[in-house]
Order: sequence, then structure tokens, then C-alpha cells
Amino acid sequence: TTMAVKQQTLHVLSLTCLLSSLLLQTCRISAEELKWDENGYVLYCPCMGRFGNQADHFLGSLAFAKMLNRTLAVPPWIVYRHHAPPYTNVHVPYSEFFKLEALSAYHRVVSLEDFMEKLAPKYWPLGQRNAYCFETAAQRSADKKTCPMKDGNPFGPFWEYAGVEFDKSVLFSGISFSAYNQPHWMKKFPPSQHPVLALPGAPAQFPVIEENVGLQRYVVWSDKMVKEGEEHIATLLTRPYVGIHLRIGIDWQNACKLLKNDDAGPHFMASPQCVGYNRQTALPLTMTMCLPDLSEILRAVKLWVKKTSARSVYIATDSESHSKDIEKLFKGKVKVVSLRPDSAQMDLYILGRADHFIGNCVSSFSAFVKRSRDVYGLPSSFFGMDKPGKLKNKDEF
Ligand SMILES: Nc1nc2c(ncn2[C@@H]2O[C@H](COP(=O)(O)OP(=O)(O)OP(=O)(O)O)[C@@H](O)[C@H]2O)c(=O)[nH]1
Ligand SMILES: *[C@@H]1O[C@H](CO)[C@@H](O)[C@H](O)[C@H]1NC(C)=O
Repeated sequence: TTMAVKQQTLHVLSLTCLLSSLLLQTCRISAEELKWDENGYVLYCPCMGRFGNQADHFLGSLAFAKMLNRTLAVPPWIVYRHHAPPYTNVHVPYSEFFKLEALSAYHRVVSLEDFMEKLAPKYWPLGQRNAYCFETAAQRSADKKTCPMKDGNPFGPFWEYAGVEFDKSVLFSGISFSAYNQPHWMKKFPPSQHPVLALPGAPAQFPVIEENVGLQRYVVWSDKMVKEGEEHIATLLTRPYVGIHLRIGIDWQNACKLLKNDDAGPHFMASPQCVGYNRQTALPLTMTMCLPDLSEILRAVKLWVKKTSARSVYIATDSESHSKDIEKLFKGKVKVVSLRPDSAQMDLYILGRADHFIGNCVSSFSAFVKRSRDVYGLPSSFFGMDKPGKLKNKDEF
């Protein structure tokens, strides 16, 4: 029966298609002929870090493509599923999580998948697929002249997913991705001779530079994510709710140790988001900000629950949730929730919609939430820093 239903649906579909294409010509949505952009394309592998890192790099890459007036081929997210099936990297198209169209308000984009399927066969044919990289990167290859596009994980699997073999390498040096170098890029790689700039990594800095933080406004959740997220919020939480991000797992404990050992200074991973982007005027970065202990977690949660009259707390965590300790704080009067099994993107969504958010200063996962909330003027603080950008925790509230 299912087959029959499917057949029938197909029938109806093709009929509707036929009709509308005759009458309205609207049946070409999928075929809405992607036009080749004479100003060229930027392709890159989001080959550094996990979601938060990839998101930071994405914003910078979007700005880079706009700077060169090239269309950005938006890559999928690389999700590392090495401890659960399918025990390998998963490539999740951008539009699974976010609206591709929303990016167009800022700049021209196409998904890497569409680029490869609909444009590459004709305009970027086999035999003409150049890789572009820094000379220093090519130094690592056997002949010292080949870009290491597919060497190792996640590089190899990524370009395999995209279906790309590279034919030739084009090397560069003495040029950065900053706005200052725009004329250099245009002169060195005019789109007429270099239509597709395919790069082994993001043409961007980590963490995202201050001037690109605002591009977060174009990263808009997909309808599917919104629907699912709102359902979770409605069933699990009572507003107002405080959302917290606990980045306290073993990998993070090790990362934060670097702060103790050498004098790393206030800029460490995503910390500019709370200490300030200017190195000269940056506030000190404390161990508590990197790795809050249980007493700091409880202090901050108590403060903000009280301040916002919250009726529930949402905990997103990379390991332990401390939900029992947090529940005890409020003697059962505040509902304490975390999602199991957890999903990074669902956590990000729910944290983004909280009435108040307490994040981790050094984590780019927290930074994604902070930036999204800033777009809508929603309040955020950090463990170890109640007022971002201000020196002391203020007890005045
Ligand atoms: N579901 C979920 N996953 C988390 C949470 N915190 C961290 N993770 C996972 O850990 C990863 C952390 O890597 P990033 O997103 O790049 O962010 P980061 O905190 O700067 O961490 P590093 O990459 O280790 O520097 C996330 O992408 C998630 O996969 C959380 O609260 N919930
Ligand atoms: C940028 O590229 C678009 C699309 O190719 C083109 O229409 C536009 O004129 C270009 N702008 C500049 C300033 O070159």
C-alpha cells in the first residue's frame, strides 16, 4: 500500500508540476537555474574544531567572500561522531540547522552541495580543479609544492563528501585574509583566471574578529529547528528560565590548565567576548572564568535566578550537569532541566531563547549563544563575570 500511495503522490505531484509549469512556470524551484557567478567562488573546508569553532570561522569566511565579491560555497558542518554510530565524521548540510536564504541578505551564497551538483560539472570541470594554499602548508607535502587538501582527518573525508579531486596546487604567501589585503587578493587571483578559490581551511581567524561578530544576525535557525526547539521549551520549561552552559569536561579542564601554567594573557580562545577584543585594554582572564567550580556555578545560578525571578533552569553541558546540586539550591521551587540525549544544536537553540544566559567566557560554543542573543538584545553573563566587560562581580542586585 505504501508503494501505491507513493505512486499516487508522485502522480499528483507531477500533474501539479505540469499544470503550474504550463500556467505559472513555478515548477522550476529546484531547478531554479543556478547561474554561474562571473565573479567567482570561495570554497573551504571547516577543518578546524567542532561546532563553535566552525561557526566562528564561518562568519569570517562569509566576510572574506563578500570582500572579494565572490559567492561563498557554504560548507556543511563537520560533526565528529566517533563515540556513537556511525563512528565517523558526519557532514551536515548548512540548511539542516540554519536558513541558507537568510545569508543572502548579507551576501551571495550557494550550498557546497548545490555548487558541486549543479555548477561544478559544467563550470569547474575535472582537470581544472585547483587547490589554493599557503606555501608553508605545501611544505609539508612530499614535493613541497602540493596543497595538503585531503591529508588526514577531517580533510580527506570532507573533500570526498564534496566529490572533489584536486588537479593542481596554487601557492601563495605573504598575504592574509584581512581587509587590508583585499587589493592583493583581487590582483593575484582575478576571477577570470581563478574562478574557484578552494582552500584547505577557513579564510578567517579564530576567534571571530570583532567587526564580524554582528554577522551572526544572518545565521538564522531553520524552521525545523525552531519547531523542535519551541516544543522542547514548551514541554520542559516554565518561563522565565535561566539557561546555563557548563563547559567543564576533561578536555576543557586540560585546556584551562594552560592558563595556570604559562602567562597566556587575557586572550585565550573565545575569551575576547568577555574580556574585550583590544589586547591593551583587555580585562584579566581568571581560572574561574575558564573553569568555574561548583561553588561559582551555584553562586551565579542563584544570583540570576533571583534577579530574573526564574521558574526554571536549563542546563547544557559537555559532561556533568550538577542538576541535583542546583535543584537543592532552590529547595524544589525551581525546575531544573537538561535534555537527554543531548544535541549540541538543540542546546544552542534553547540557551539562545532563555530569559537569561550564563555562559563560559572561553568557549566558542558559549560564544555562539552570546552572539545570537546580542542580535535580539537578550541579556547574557558569564561564570566569573556577571557583567561582561566589567572587572568585578557586582553584588548590588
Ligand atoms: N550537547 C552539548 N554539547 C556540548 C556542550 N558543550 C560542549 N559541547 C560539545 O563540545 C564541543 C565543543 O567544541 P566547540 O563547539 O568548538 O567549542 P569550544 O567550547 O570552544 O571547545 P573547543 O573546540 O574544545 O575549543 C561542541 O561543539 C559540542 O559538540 C553542551 O553544553 N551541550
Ligand atoms: C559583485 O558581483 C556581482 C555578481 O557577480 C556583480 O553583479 C557586481 O557588479 C559585483 N560588484 C562589484 C563592486 O564588482
